[in-house]
Amino acid sequence: MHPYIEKVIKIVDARNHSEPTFLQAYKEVLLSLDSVVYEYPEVVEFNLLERMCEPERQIIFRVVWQDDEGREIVNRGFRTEFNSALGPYKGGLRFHPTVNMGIVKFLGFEQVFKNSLTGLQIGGGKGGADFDPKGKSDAEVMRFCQAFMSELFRYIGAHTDVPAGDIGVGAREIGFLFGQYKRLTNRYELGVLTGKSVGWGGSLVRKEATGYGAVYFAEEMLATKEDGFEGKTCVVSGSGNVALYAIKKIHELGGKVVACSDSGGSIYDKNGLDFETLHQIKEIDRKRISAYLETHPGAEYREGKKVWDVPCDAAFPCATQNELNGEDAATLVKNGCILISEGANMPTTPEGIEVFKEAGLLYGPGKAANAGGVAVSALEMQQNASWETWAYEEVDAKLRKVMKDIHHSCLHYADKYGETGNYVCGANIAGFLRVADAMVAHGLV
Ligand code: NDP
Ligand code: 2IT
Repeated sequence: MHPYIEKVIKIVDARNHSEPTFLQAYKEVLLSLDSVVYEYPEVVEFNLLERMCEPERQIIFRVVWQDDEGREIVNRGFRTEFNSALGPYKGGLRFHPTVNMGIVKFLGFEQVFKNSLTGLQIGGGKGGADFDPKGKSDAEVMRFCQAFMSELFRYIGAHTDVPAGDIGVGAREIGFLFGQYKRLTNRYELGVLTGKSVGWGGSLVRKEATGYGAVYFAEEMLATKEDGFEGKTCVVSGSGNVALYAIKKIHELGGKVVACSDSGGSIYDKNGLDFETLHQIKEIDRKRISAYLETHPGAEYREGKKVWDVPCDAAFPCATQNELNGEDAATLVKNGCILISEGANMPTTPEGIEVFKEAGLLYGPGKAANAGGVAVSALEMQQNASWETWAYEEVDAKLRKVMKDIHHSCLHYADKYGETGNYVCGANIAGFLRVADAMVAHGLV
Protein backbone atom coordinates (compact mmCIF):
# COMPACT_ATOMS: atom_id res chain seq x y z
CA MET A 1 0.00 0.00 0.00
CA HIS A 2 1.23 3.53 -0.77
CA PRO A 3 2.64 5.04 2.48
CA TYR A 4 0.39 8.12 2.03
CA ILE A 5 -2.75 5.92 2.13
CA GLU A 6 -1.42 4.19 5.26
CA LYS A 7 -0.82 7.55 6.90
CA VAL A 8 -4.29 8.88 6.05
CA ILE A 9 -5.96 5.71 7.32
CA LYS A 10 -4.24 6.17 10.69
CA ILE A 11 -5.42 9.77 10.95
CA VAL A 12 -8.99 9.17 9.78
CA ASP A 13 -9.40 6.07 11.96
CA ALA A 14 -8.29 8.00 15.03
CA ARG A 15 -10.50 10.97 14.23
CA ASN A 16 -13.66 8.89 13.68
CA HIS A 17 -13.13 5.89 15.94
CA SER A 18 -16.69 5.92 17.26
CA GLU A 19 -18.30 5.69 13.81
CA PRO A 20 -17.92 2.11 12.51
CA THR A 21 -20.06 2.43 9.36
CA PHE A 22 -18.14 5.54 8.32
CA LEU A 23 -14.84 3.69 8.87
CA GLN A 24 -16.14 0.81 6.74
CA ALA A 25 -17.20 3.12 3.89
CA TYR A 26 -14.13 5.33 3.69
CA LYS A 27 -11.67 2.46 3.97
CA GLU A 28 -13.18 0.60 1.04
CA VAL A 29 -12.63 3.67 -1.13
CA LEU A 30 -9.07 4.40 0.03
CA LEU A 31 -8.03 0.78 -0.43
CA SER A 32 -9.16 0.95 -4.07
CA LEU A 33 -6.92 3.93 -4.82
CA ASP A 34 -3.39 2.54 -4.48
CA SER A 35 -2.44 2.67 -8.18
CA VAL A 36 -4.11 6.07 -8.57
CA VAL A 37 -2.02 7.56 -5.74
CA TYR A 38 1.14 6.18 -7.37
CA GLU A 39 0.13 7.63 -10.73
CA TYR A 40 -0.93 11.12 -9.59
CA PRO A 41 1.51 12.90 -7.23
CA GLU A 42 -1.10 15.70 -6.80
CA VAL A 43 -3.13 13.39 -4.56
CA VAL A 44 -0.31 13.47 -2.00
CA GLU A 45 0.80 17.02 -2.74
CA PHE A 46 -2.66 18.45 -2.05
CA ASN A 47 -3.53 15.93 0.68
CA LEU A 48 -6.69 15.06 -1.24
CA LEU A 49 -7.55 11.84 0.59
CA GLU A 50 -7.56 13.31 4.07
CA ARG A 51 -9.52 16.32 2.79
CA MET A 52 -12.11 14.05 1.16
CA CYS A 53 -12.59 12.09 4.38
CA GLU A 54 -13.54 15.17 6.37
CA PRO A 55 -17.02 16.65 5.78
CA GLU A 56 -17.01 20.34 4.87
CA ARG A 57 -19.72 21.00 7.46
CA GLN A 58 -21.90 19.02 9.90
CA ILE A 59 -25.03 20.21 11.62
CA ILE A 60 -26.72 18.60 14.61
CA PHE A 61 -29.93 20.09 15.96
CA ARG A 62 -32.76 19.53 18.39
CA VAL A 63 -36.19 18.84 16.90
CA VAL A 64 -39.13 19.35 19.28
CA TRP A 65 -42.62 18.47 18.07
CA GLN A 66 -46.00 17.63 19.55
CA ASP A 67 -47.61 14.20 19.26
CA ASP A 68 -51.39 13.68 18.95
CA GLU A 69 -51.73 13.58 22.76
CA GLY A 70 -50.10 17.00 23.04
CA ARG A 71 -46.85 15.66 24.51
CA GLU A 72 -43.59 17.40 23.56
CA ILE A 73 -41.24 14.92 21.92
CA VAL A 74 -37.52 15.50 21.35
CA ASN A 75 -35.58 14.08 18.42
CA ARG A 76 -32.15 14.77 17.01
CA GLY A 77 -31.68 16.09 13.46
CA PHE A 78 -28.53 15.88 11.31
CA ARG A 79 -27.13 17.16 8.04
CA THR A 80 -23.65 16.40 6.73
CA GLU A 81 -22.54 18.68 3.92
CA PHE A 82 -19.72 16.48 2.78
CA ASN A 83 -18.24 17.76 -0.45
CA SER A 84 -19.25 20.57 -2.79
CA ALA A 85 -16.51 20.25 -5.42
CA LEU A 86 -18.93 19.13 -8.13
CA GLY A 87 -22.05 21.07 -7.21
CA PRO A 88 -24.46 21.86 -4.38
CA TYR A 89 -24.50 19.24 -1.61
CA LYS A 90 -27.02 16.60 -2.70
CA GLY A 91 -28.38 13.59 -0.88
CA GLY A 92 -31.36 12.21 0.97
CA LEU A 93 -32.83 12.52 4.44
CA ARG A 94 -33.36 9.36 6.48
CA PHE A 95 -35.94 9.12 9.27
CA HIS A 96 -35.26 5.96 11.26
CA PRO A 97 -34.61 5.33 14.98
CA THR A 98 -31.08 4.07 14.22
CA VAL A 99 -29.94 7.35 12.62
CA ASN A 100 -26.88 8.99 14.22
CA MET A 101 -23.98 11.13 13.01
CA GLY A 102 -21.88 8.09 12.02
CA ILE A 103 -24.65 6.70 9.79
CA VAL A 104 -25.29 10.08 8.18
CA LYS A 105 -21.56 10.50 7.63
CA PHE A 106 -21.09 7.13 5.94
CA LEU A 107 -24.08 7.86 3.69
CA GLY A 108 -22.74 11.35 2.90
CA PHE A 109 -19.32 9.95 2.04
CA GLU A 110 -20.79 7.33 -0.31
CA GLN A 111 -22.96 10.01 -1.85
CA VAL A 112 -19.95 12.12 -2.89
CA PHE A 113 -18.54 9.35 -5.09
CA LYS A 114 -21.94 8.15 -6.30
CA ASN A 115 -22.93 11.64 -7.38
CA SER A 116 -19.60 12.08 -9.13
CA LEU A 117 -20.20 8.82 -11.05
CA THR A 118 -23.48 10.14 -12.47
CA GLY A 119 -21.46 12.71 -14.44
CA LEU A 120 -23.92 15.38 -13.29
CA GLN A 121 -23.21 18.61 -11.39
CA ILE A 122 -23.93 17.51 -7.81
CA GLY A 123 -21.82 17.47 -4.65
CA GLY A 124 -22.53 15.07 -1.78
CA GLY A 125 -24.44 15.32 1.49
CA LYS A 126 -26.87 13.41 3.66
CA GLY A 127 -29.15 14.03 6.61
CA GLY A 128 -31.94 12.73 8.72
CA ALA A 129 -33.25 12.21 12.21
CA ASP A 130 -33.71 9.48 14.79
CA PHE A 131 -37.48 9.90 14.34
CA ASP A 132 -39.46 6.70 13.79
CA PRO A 133 -42.34 7.29 11.36
CA LYS A 134 -43.81 3.82 12.10
CA GLY A 135 -47.20 4.06 13.75
CA LYS A 136 -47.32 7.87 13.57
CA SER A 137 -50.39 9.66 12.21
CA ASP A 138 -50.13 11.92 9.14
CA ALA A 139 -50.57 14.91 11.47
CA GLU A 140 -47.67 13.77 13.66
CA VAL A 141 -45.44 13.23 10.64
CA MET A 142 -46.39 16.71 9.41
CA ARG A 143 -45.57 18.36 12.76
CA PHE A 144 -42.27 16.52 12.90
CA CYS A 145 -41.36 17.58 9.35
CA GLN A 146 -42.26 21.20 10.14
CA ALA A 147 -40.14 21.20 13.29
CA PHE A 148 -37.24 19.55 11.43
CA MET A 149 -37.37 22.11 8.60
CA SER A 150 -37.63 25.01 11.05
CA GLU A 151 -33.94 24.47 11.74
CA LEU A 152 -32.71 22.89 8.49
CA PHE A 153 -34.01 25.73 6.27
CA ARG A 154 -31.07 27.97 7.31
CA TYR A 155 -28.56 25.66 5.67
CA ILE A 156 -30.22 24.53 2.42
CA GLY A 157 -31.13 26.09 -0.93
CA ALA A 158 -31.29 25.25 -4.63
CA HIS A 159 -27.66 26.39 -5.06
CA THR A 160 -26.42 25.33 -1.63
CA ASP A 161 -27.73 21.98 -0.44
CA VAL A 162 -30.62 20.00 -1.92
CA PRO A 163 -32.08 17.21 0.26
CA ALA A 164 -34.38 14.41 -0.99
CA GLY A 165 -35.80 11.15 0.42
CA ASP A 166 -34.17 8.04 1.82
CA ILE A 167 -35.44 5.45 4.36
CA GLY A 168 -38.64 6.75 5.96
CA VAL A 169 -38.81 9.84 3.74
CA GLY A 170 -40.96 9.76 0.60
CA ALA A 171 -43.27 12.14 -1.28
CA ARG A 172 -45.50 12.74 1.78
CA GLU A 173 -42.58 13.94 3.93
CA ILE A 174 -41.01 15.94 1.09
CA GLY A 175 -44.38 17.73 0.69
CA PHE A 176 -44.52 18.71 4.38
CA LEU A 177 -40.86 19.77 4.34
CA PHE A 178 -41.36 21.89 1.23
CA GLY A 179 -44.47 23.53 2.67
CA GLN A 180 -42.57 24.62 5.77
CA TYR A 181 -39.55 25.82 3.75
CA LYS A 182 -41.89 27.93 1.59
CA ARG A 183 -43.59 29.38 4.67
CA LEU A 184 -40.32 30.28 6.40
CA THR A 185 -38.56 31.79 3.39
CA ASN A 186 -41.54 33.18 1.46
CA ARG A 187 -40.01 31.65 -1.68
CA TYR A 188 -41.45 29.06 -4.06
CA GLU A 189 -37.98 27.65 -4.56
CA LEU A 190 -38.71 24.33 -6.27
CA GLY A 191 -35.08 23.27 -6.58
CA VAL A 192 -34.48 23.20 -2.81
CA LEU A 193 -35.79 19.63 -2.46
CA THR A 194 -36.16 16.73 -4.90
CA GLY A 195 -38.51 13.77 -4.83
CA LYS A 196 -41.46 16.16 -4.90
CA SER A 197 -44.83 14.97 -6.18
CA VAL A 198 -45.18 15.33 -9.94
CA GLY A 199 -48.17 17.69 -9.69
CA TRP A 200 -46.10 20.53 -8.18
CA GLY A 201 -42.55 20.36 -9.48
CA GLY A 202 -41.47 16.76 -9.05
CA SER A 203 -39.97 14.80 -11.93
CA LEU A 204 -41.61 11.87 -13.62
CA VAL A 205 -39.64 8.65 -12.96
CA ARG A 206 -38.01 9.99 -9.73
CA LYS A 207 -40.11 7.65 -7.58
CA GLU A 208 -39.13 4.64 -9.69
CA ALA A 209 -35.57 5.76 -10.47
CA THR A 210 -33.47 3.99 -7.82
CA GLY A 211 -35.11 0.59 -8.27
CA TYR A 212 -35.26 0.89 -12.05
CA GLY A 213 -31.66 2.09 -12.13
CA ALA A 214 -30.40 -0.89 -10.09
CA VAL A 215 -32.12 -3.20 -12.58
CA TYR A 216 -30.76 -1.30 -15.60
CA PHE A 217 -27.30 -1.62 -14.06
CA ALA A 218 -27.87 -5.38 -13.64
CA GLU A 219 -29.01 -5.59 -17.26
CA GLU A 220 -25.70 -4.04 -18.31
CA MET A 221 -23.75 -6.49 -16.15
CA LEU A 222 -25.66 -9.45 -17.62
CA ALA A 223 -25.05 -8.14 -21.14
CA THR A 224 -21.28 -8.53 -20.59
CA LYS A 225 -22.00 -12.28 -20.43
CA GLU A 226 -24.42 -12.09 -23.37
CA ASP A 227 -27.21 -12.81 -20.92
CA GLY A 228 -30.43 -11.05 -19.89
CA PHE A 229 -33.30 -11.15 -17.37
CA GLU A 230 -35.59 -13.48 -19.32
CA GLY A 231 -36.40 -16.49 -17.12
CA LYS A 232 -34.18 -15.39 -14.21
CA THR A 233 -35.39 -16.04 -10.66
CA CYS A 234 -34.62 -13.07 -8.39
CA VAL A 235 -34.86 -12.05 -4.74
CA VAL A 236 -35.13 -8.48 -3.47
CA SER A 237 -34.65 -7.45 0.16
CA GLY A 238 -36.84 -4.72 1.65
CA SER A 239 -40.24 -3.67 0.35
CA GLY A 240 -39.89 0.10 0.39
CA ASN A 241 -39.48 2.57 -2.42
CA VAL A 242 -36.33 1.06 -3.92
CA ALA A 243 -37.39 -2.58 -3.55
CA LEU A 244 -40.87 -2.06 -5.03
CA TYR A 245 -39.66 -0.49 -8.26
CA ALA A 246 -36.79 -2.95 -8.63
CA ILE A 247 -39.44 -5.70 -8.52
CA LYS A 248 -41.60 -3.92 -11.08
CA LYS A 249 -38.75 -3.48 -13.57
CA ILE A 250 -37.42 -7.04 -13.16
CA HIS A 251 -40.88 -8.33 -14.06
CA GLU A 252 -41.09 -6.01 -17.06
CA LEU A 253 -37.78 -7.40 -18.33
CA GLY A 254 -38.92 -11.02 -18.05
CA GLY A 255 -37.44 -12.00 -14.67
CA LYS A 256 -39.41 -13.38 -11.72
CA VAL A 257 -39.02 -12.04 -8.17
CA VAL A 258 -39.99 -14.75 -5.69
CA ALA A 259 -39.10 -13.08 -2.37
CA CYS A 260 -38.94 -9.71 -0.64
CA SER A 261 -38.88 -8.59 3.01
CA ASP A 262 -39.27 -5.97 5.71
CA SER A 263 -37.58 -5.74 9.09
CA GLY A 264 -40.09 -8.28 10.48
CA GLY A 265 -39.55 -11.10 7.98
CA SER A 266 -39.84 -12.14 4.35
CA ILE A 267 -42.43 -13.45 1.96
CA TYR A 268 -41.87 -16.19 -0.59
CA ASP A 269 -44.20 -16.64 -3.53
CA LYS A 270 -43.02 -19.33 -5.91
CA ASN A 271 -45.33 -17.99 -8.65
CA GLY A 272 -43.63 -14.60 -8.52
CA LEU A 273 -44.64 -11.66 -6.31
CA ASP A 274 -47.60 -9.61 -7.43
CA PHE A 275 -46.43 -6.00 -7.77
CA GLU A 276 -49.91 -4.44 -7.60
CA THR A 277 -50.62 -6.14 -4.26
CA LEU A 278 -47.27 -5.06 -2.81
CA HIS A 279 -47.77 -1.53 -4.07
CA GLN A 280 -51.19 -1.32 -2.40
CA ILE A 281 -49.89 -2.74 0.91
CA LYS A 282 -46.70 -0.67 1.14
CA GLU A 283 -47.13 2.58 -0.78
CA ILE A 284 -50.84 3.18 -0.19
CA ASP A 285 -51.91 1.37 3.00
CA ARG A 286 -48.47 1.56 4.73
CA LYS A 287 -48.90 -1.94 6.18
CA ARG A 288 -46.46 -4.79 6.87
CA ILE A 289 -45.67 -7.26 4.06
CA SER A 290 -47.24 -10.12 6.06
CA ALA A 291 -50.54 -8.63 4.76
CA TYR A 292 -49.61 -10.08 1.34
CA LEU A 293 -50.95 -13.44 2.47
CA GLU A 294 -54.45 -12.01 2.92
CA THR A 295 -54.85 -11.98 -0.87
CA HIS A 296 -52.20 -14.59 -1.76
CA PRO A 297 -52.73 -17.48 0.67
CA GLY A 298 -50.42 -19.71 -1.39
CA ALA A 299 -47.43 -17.54 -0.48
CA GLU A 300 -45.33 -18.13 2.62
CA TYR A 301 -44.51 -15.61 5.39
CA ARG A 302 -41.15 -16.37 7.02
CA GLU A 303 -41.05 -14.48 10.27
CA GLY A 304 -37.62 -13.08 11.21
CA LYS A 305 -36.00 -14.53 8.09
CA LYS A 306 -34.11 -12.66 5.40
CA VAL A 307 -34.35 -13.50 1.68
CA TRP A 308 -30.79 -14.71 1.04
CA ASP A 309 -31.47 -18.43 1.58
CA VAL A 310 -34.07 -18.46 -1.21
CA PRO A 311 -32.41 -20.00 -4.29
CA CYS A 312 -32.06 -17.41 -7.06
CA ASP A 313 -30.06 -16.35 -10.12
CA ALA A 314 -29.85 -12.69 -9.08
CA ALA A 315 -30.18 -10.84 -5.76
CA PHE A 316 -31.01 -7.17 -5.14
CA PRO A 317 -30.27 -5.90 -1.60
CA CYS A 318 -32.65 -2.91 -1.32
CA ALA A 319 -33.21 -2.45 2.44
CA THR A 320 -30.31 -1.13 4.53
CA GLN A 321 -26.58 -1.18 5.35
CA ASN A 322 -24.85 -4.42 6.31
CA GLU A 323 -27.96 -6.54 5.71
CA LEU A 324 -25.99 -9.18 3.78
CA ASN A 325 -23.04 -10.77 5.61
CA GLY A 326 -20.37 -13.31 4.69
CA GLU A 327 -22.58 -16.26 5.57
CA ASP A 328 -25.50 -14.89 3.51
CA ALA A 329 -23.12 -14.33 0.59
CA ALA A 330 -21.84 -17.91 0.83
CA THR A 331 -25.44 -19.20 0.80
CA LEU A 332 -26.25 -17.17 -2.32
CA VAL A 333 -23.14 -18.47 -4.09
CA LYS A 334 -23.86 -22.07 -3.06
CA ASN A 335 -27.39 -21.79 -4.47
CA GLY A 336 -26.09 -20.67 -7.86
CA CYS A 337 -26.62 -16.90 -7.72
CA ILE A 338 -24.64 -15.14 -10.47
CA LEU A 339 -25.41 -11.46 -9.92
CA ILE A 340 -25.81 -8.92 -7.11
CA SER A 341 -26.99 -5.37 -7.80
CA GLU A 342 -27.25 -3.13 -4.74
CA GLY A 343 -30.24 -0.81 -4.53
CA ALA A 344 -29.39 0.00 -0.90
CA ASN A 345 -26.32 1.87 0.39
CA MET A 346 -23.52 -0.45 1.58
CA PRO A 347 -25.84 -3.45 2.16
CA THR A 348 -23.04 -6.03 1.91
CA THR A 349 -20.45 -6.38 4.67
CA PRO A 350 -16.73 -6.46 3.69
CA GLU A 351 -16.77 -10.24 4.36
CA GLY A 352 -19.73 -10.63 2.00
CA ILE A 353 -17.99 -8.62 -0.72
CA GLU A 354 -14.91 -10.84 -0.37
CA VAL A 355 -17.08 -13.95 -0.88
CA PHE A 356 -18.61 -12.48 -4.06
CA LYS A 357 -15.19 -11.47 -5.33
CA GLU A 358 -13.70 -14.93 -4.72
CA ALA A 359 -16.65 -16.58 -6.47
CA GLY A 360 -16.34 -14.23 -9.46
CA LEU A 361 -19.95 -13.04 -9.31
CA LEU A 362 -21.16 -9.98 -11.17
CA TYR A 363 -21.22 -7.66 -8.16
CA GLY A 364 -22.54 -4.10 -8.63
CA PRO A 365 -21.84 -1.98 -5.51
CA GLY A 366 -24.46 0.51 -4.30
CA LYS A 367 -22.61 3.67 -5.20
CA ALA A 368 -22.79 2.61 -8.84
CA ALA A 369 -25.94 0.48 -8.99
CA ASN A 370 -28.25 2.74 -6.96
CA ALA A 371 -27.11 6.04 -8.49
CA GLY A 372 -30.26 6.22 -10.62
CA GLY A 373 -32.24 7.85 -7.80
CA VAL A 374 -29.92 10.77 -7.29
CA ALA A 375 -29.37 11.05 -11.05
CA VAL A 376 -33.08 11.65 -11.61
CA SER A 377 -33.01 14.05 -8.64
CA ALA A 378 -30.42 16.05 -10.59
CA LEU A 379 -32.72 15.90 -13.62
CA GLU A 380 -35.50 17.21 -11.38
CA MET A 381 -33.23 20.14 -10.42
CA GLN A 382 -32.63 20.83 -14.13
CA GLN A 383 -36.36 20.86 -14.83
CA ASN A 384 -37.00 23.11 -11.83
CA ALA A 385 -34.29 25.56 -12.89
CA SER A 386 -35.99 26.03 -16.26
CA TRP A 387 -39.62 25.65 -14.99
CA GLU A 388 -40.03 22.77 -17.44
CA THR A 389 -41.57 19.31 -17.18
CA TRP A 390 -40.07 16.54 -19.26
CA ALA A 391 -42.04 13.53 -20.57
CA TYR A 392 -41.81 10.16 -18.82
CA GLU A 393 -40.04 8.54 -21.79
CA GLU A 394 -37.50 11.36 -21.94
CA VAL A 395 -36.53 11.05 -18.25
CA ASP A 396 -36.49 7.26 -18.41
CA ALA A 397 -34.20 7.35 -21.46
CA LYS A 398 -31.83 9.75 -19.65
CA LEU A 399 -31.82 7.46 -16.57
CA ARG A 400 -31.11 4.45 -18.78
CA LYS A 401 -28.18 6.30 -20.35
CA VAL A 402 -26.73 7.43 -16.99
CA MET A 403 -26.77 3.82 -15.73
CA LYS A 404 -25.16 2.57 -18.94
CA ASP A 405 -22.45 5.24 -18.70
CA ILE A 406 -21.75 4.46 -15.02
CA HIS A 407 -21.46 0.77 -15.88
CA HIS A 408 -19.03 1.63 -18.66
CA SER A 409 -16.93 3.90 -16.39
CA CYS A 410 -16.69 1.18 -13.72
CA LEU A 411 -15.41 -1.38 -16.21
CA HIS A 412 -13.11 1.10 -17.94
CA TYR A 413 -11.35 2.23 -14.75
CA ALA A 414 -11.22 -1.26 -13.28
CA ASP A 415 -9.52 -2.48 -16.43
CA LYS A 416 -7.15 0.49 -16.66
CA TYR A 417 -5.88 -0.10 -13.12
CA GLY A 418 -5.42 -3.87 -13.44
CA GLU A 419 -8.65 -4.96 -11.73
CA THR A 420 -10.62 -6.16 -14.74
CA GLY A 421 -14.27 -6.86 -13.91
CA ASN A 422 -13.98 -5.40 -10.39
CA TYR A 423 -16.91 -2.96 -10.22
CA VAL A 424 -15.98 -1.90 -6.65
CA CYS A 425 -12.55 -0.62 -7.67
CA GLY A 426 -13.85 0.82 -10.92
CA ALA A 427 -16.63 2.78 -9.19
CA ASN A 428 -14.34 4.09 -6.47
CA ILE A 429 -11.63 5.20 -8.90
CA ALA A 430 -14.01 6.79 -11.43
CA GLY A 431 -15.90 8.60 -8.66
CA PHE A 432 -12.68 9.78 -7.01
CA LEU A 433 -10.97 11.16 -10.12
CA ARG A 434 -13.74 13.61 -11.00
CA VAL A 435 -13.98 14.98 -7.44
CA ALA A 436 -10.17 15.17 -7.20
CA ASP A 437 -9.88 17.18 -10.43
CA ALA A 438 -12.45 19.70 -9.25
CA MET A 439 -10.84 20.05 -5.81
CA VAL A 440 -7.43 20.72 -7.33
CA ALA A 441 -8.97 23.31 -9.67
CA HIS A 442 -10.67 25.10 -6.76
CA GLY A 443 -7.43 25.41 -4.77
CA LEU A 444 -7.12 25.39 -1.02
CA VAL A 445 -10.73 25.53 0.20
P1 NDP B 1 -37.99 2.86 2.51
O1 NDP B 1 -38.16 3.51 3.82
O2 NDP B 1 -38.98 3.12 1.44
O3 NDP B 1 -37.89 1.29 2.67
C1 NDP B 1 -36.93 0.71 3.50
C2 NDP B 1 -37.12 -0.79 3.50
O4 NDP B 1 -36.00 -1.39 4.13
C3 NDP B 1 -38.34 -1.24 4.28
O5 NDP B 1 -38.85 -2.41 3.71
C4 NDP B 1 -37.75 -1.47 5.67
O6 NDP B 1 -38.52 -2.38 6.47
C5 NDP B 1 -36.42 -2.06 5.33
N1 NDP B 1 -35.47 -1.75 6.42
C6 NDP B 1 -35.09 -0.52 6.84
N2 NDP B 1 -34.24 -0.62 7.87
C7 NDP B 1 -34.10 -1.92 8.10
C8 NDP B 1 -33.36 -2.66 9.05
N3 NDP B 1 -32.58 -2.04 9.95
N4 NDP B 1 -33.45 -4.01 8.98
C9 NDP B 1 -34.23 -4.62 8.05
N5 NDP B 1 -34.96 -3.97 7.13
C10 NDP B 1 -34.89 -2.66 7.17
O7 NDP B 1 -36.52 3.27 2.02
P2 NDP B 1 -35.90 3.23 0.56
O8 NDP B 1 -36.48 2.12 -0.22
O9 NDP B 1 -35.93 4.60 0.03
O10 NDP B 1 -34.36 2.91 0.89
C11 NDP B 1 -33.85 1.59 0.93
C12 NDP B 1 -32.34 1.62 0.74
O11 NDP B 1 -32.01 2.22 -0.51
C13 NDP B 1 -31.56 2.42 1.80
O12 NDP B 1 -30.30 1.81 2.00
C14 NDP B 1 -31.36 3.76 1.10
O13 NDP B 1 -30.25 4.45 1.65
C15 NDP B 1 -31.10 3.30 -0.32
N6 NDP B 1 -31.30 4.28 -1.36
C16 NDP B 1 -32.49 4.94 -1.50
C17 NDP B 1 -32.68 5.83 -2.53
C18 NDP B 1 -33.98 6.49 -2.77
O14 NDP B 1 -34.11 7.18 -3.78
N7 NDP B 1 -34.99 6.32 -1.92
C19 NDP B 1 -31.59 6.14 -3.47
C20 NDP B 1 -30.41 5.32 -3.29
C21 NDP B 1 -30.28 4.45 -2.26
P3 NDP B 1 -39.42 -1.81 7.66
O15 NDP B 1 -40.56 -1.11 6.98
O16 NDP B 1 -39.82 -3.01 8.43
O17 NDP B 1 -38.54 -0.87 8.44
O1 2IT C 1 -28.85 7.39 -1.35
C1 2IT C 1 -29.32 8.12 -2.24
O2 2IT C 1 -28.72 8.29 -3.30
C2 2IT C 1 -30.61 8.77 -2.00
N1 2IT C 1 -31.22 8.54 -0.97
C3 2IT C 1 -31.17 9.72 -3.02
C4 2IT C 1 -30.55 11.07 -2.89
C5 2IT C 1 -31.18 12.15 -3.73
O3 2IT C 1 -30.76 13.28 -3.53
O4 2IT C 1 -32.03 11.88 -4.58
